[in-house]
Amino acid sequence: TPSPGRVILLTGLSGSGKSTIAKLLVERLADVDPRTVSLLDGDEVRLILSSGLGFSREDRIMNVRRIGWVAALVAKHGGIAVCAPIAPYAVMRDEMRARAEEAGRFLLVHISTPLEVCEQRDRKGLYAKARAGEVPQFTGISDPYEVPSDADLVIDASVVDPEGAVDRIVEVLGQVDVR
Ligand code: GGZ
Repeated sequence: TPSPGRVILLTGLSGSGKSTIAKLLVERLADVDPRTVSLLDGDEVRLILSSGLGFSREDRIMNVRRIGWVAALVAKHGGIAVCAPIAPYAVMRDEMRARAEEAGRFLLVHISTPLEVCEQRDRKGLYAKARAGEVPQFTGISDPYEVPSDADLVIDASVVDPEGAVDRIVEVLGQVDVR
């Protein structure tokens, strides 16, 4: 019987390191896992699949719902879907988990890099703009991030480098395999 597909959700603040880790994870999995690997990252998703959606609670829920739907489809066909939206609400992560578990296995990874670190790095200048009131509803500043209580793995990317983060995720995936 073919091994079941997987949905891996990396959730965390803007600038927490999700995208960097996700890209590296996709490369690593392509090397160590026979299944196909697909990346559903924020920028690309919001350009095409979720074009037109903003950052209200409703729009974020719809965005993550679409990502979860595609990810579950990938998993249903035996592939691995790596998803890296902020996914700030527990309800949207629960929905993604439920869909994913109908198709395969779900792994929730919280990239827990502290807000102060994300804001200090501010690689896109968005935190400064949010503080200045120029970006409304900015996660962590003027919009909520509900810390997951059900993460399979919590990685602080200000303590663990991207390679180390990928090591830990791959290790846990291996454990999931024999469960
Ligand atoms: C949060 C925002 C916002 C607001 C624009 N709040 O660092 P980035 O730039 O590249 O990642 C952030 C991205 C978040 O989109 P997601 O689809 O991941 O969010 S969610 O899961 O909540 O739907 C950030 C940018 O978009 N961005 N405005 N107000 N992030």
